[in-house]
Amino acid sequence: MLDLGPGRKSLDAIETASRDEIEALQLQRLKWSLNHAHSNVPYYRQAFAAASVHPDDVKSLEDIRRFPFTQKSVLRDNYPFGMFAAPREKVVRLHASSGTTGKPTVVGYTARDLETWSGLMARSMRACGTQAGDVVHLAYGYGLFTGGLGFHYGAEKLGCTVVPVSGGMTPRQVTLIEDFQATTIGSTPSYMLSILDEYIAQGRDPRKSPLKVGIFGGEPWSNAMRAEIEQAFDMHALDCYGLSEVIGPGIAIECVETKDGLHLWEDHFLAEIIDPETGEVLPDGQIGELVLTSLTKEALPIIRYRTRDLTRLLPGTARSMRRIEKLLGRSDDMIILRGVNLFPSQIEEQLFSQPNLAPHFQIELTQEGRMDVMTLWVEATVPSTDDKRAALGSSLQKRIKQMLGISVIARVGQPGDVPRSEGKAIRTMDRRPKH
Ligand code: DLL
Repeated sequence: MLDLGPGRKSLDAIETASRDEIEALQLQRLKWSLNHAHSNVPYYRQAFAAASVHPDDVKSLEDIRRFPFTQKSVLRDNYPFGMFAAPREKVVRLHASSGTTGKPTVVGYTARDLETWSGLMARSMRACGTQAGDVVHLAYGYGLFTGGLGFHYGAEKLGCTVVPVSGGMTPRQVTLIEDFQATTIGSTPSYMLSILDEYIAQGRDPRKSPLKVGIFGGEPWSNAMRAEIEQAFDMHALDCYGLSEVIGPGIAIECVETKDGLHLWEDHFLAEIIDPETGEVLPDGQIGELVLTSLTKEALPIIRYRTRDLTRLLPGTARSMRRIEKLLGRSDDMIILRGVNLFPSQIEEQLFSQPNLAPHFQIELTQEGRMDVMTLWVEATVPSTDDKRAALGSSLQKRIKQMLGISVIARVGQPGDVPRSEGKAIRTMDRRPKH
């Protein structure tokens, strides 16, 4: 793999600033953000009053703990523009998350917010080793999803040649990567696996592709999947985290020189980790739910937003800003199977230890009598007999029992049997009766 270490780039001064400098900036911005939310969003004014707090009470960063959390339902309840702190005419862009139930969550950006966001995305992509002049192939969905346009503006700001392909039409993705000689690709990690399949289907050697850097996010993925993608394409695969309610992609990113967790852009976001049950703030290093407060956003300031994402805060390394550990998953995605807590990403990791199984999978949960049953739908890498597939299945079952302590049924299909993702993969189908 190409050495894309820090020698290639010059960092923003804040990326190597001292903790004191970062925290002083955070405090100054926190006061502004709380005041901005309080003065312009009736919901925050009422919620702060109900908690008997006022932005003027803030003297230190810890004082954020006195403010109430914001849940996703608040955005739904104030649909579409009730949480905006800027007049609608100043909002130059809207995005929305699809949401599985009811109304979508709408988020807005002023012109300055877009500047901030593209700046953070440019900084993020540079951390991954992408630089001005690179051809950036964007296979994230364009549209209301923040992935496509978020990366697009960042890559342009960095001075790259952007290819805004969006997701889908996978054969064409491969053609364009090759014809335009893309050096960076952005997509969900599961879609990158579909692109890998397509390379093989077309009889092309992915290791000979022009790609050097892949920036993947939008869904959980394991280090085992990273190893698979890096090995298959002879490229660096980096993790990018974000969520629309807080800005979109560009909240935290791995850097190519260390790949040791995701640096949080703390000059724009204040992070806390809480116990999801009690709401108590946990010390750095402990796993819990990530809570984020925006420090600079104009159109949609967001205060103590409960992301539902589980991770922990770690000290800075290649940047002085703290890192979050690669995400375990969302608390909503956690499967409780006969009392054992489990995330799809843990299943994914085990799948990669089986050389004759493809990396695509789905989990089906059913109930037999009073017992929960987990069936894992996977597939063989090459067409195989029933006996061979049954043997592959039992070997995967044994491995999962050994490593995760749970009994599952592994059903191994033929290549192509597991539905492919073009964006965020649907990993779990819960068919258990709802109580
Ligand atoms: O997925 C923003 C994004 C786009 C991030 C492209 C990175 C790349 P939403 O659609 O609002 O926004 O979904 C946000 O996706 O709360 C996490 O549960 C999950 N997620 C996003 N990035 C990661 C990641 C975008 N790197 C939700 N690892 C978040 C694990 C992720 N989960």
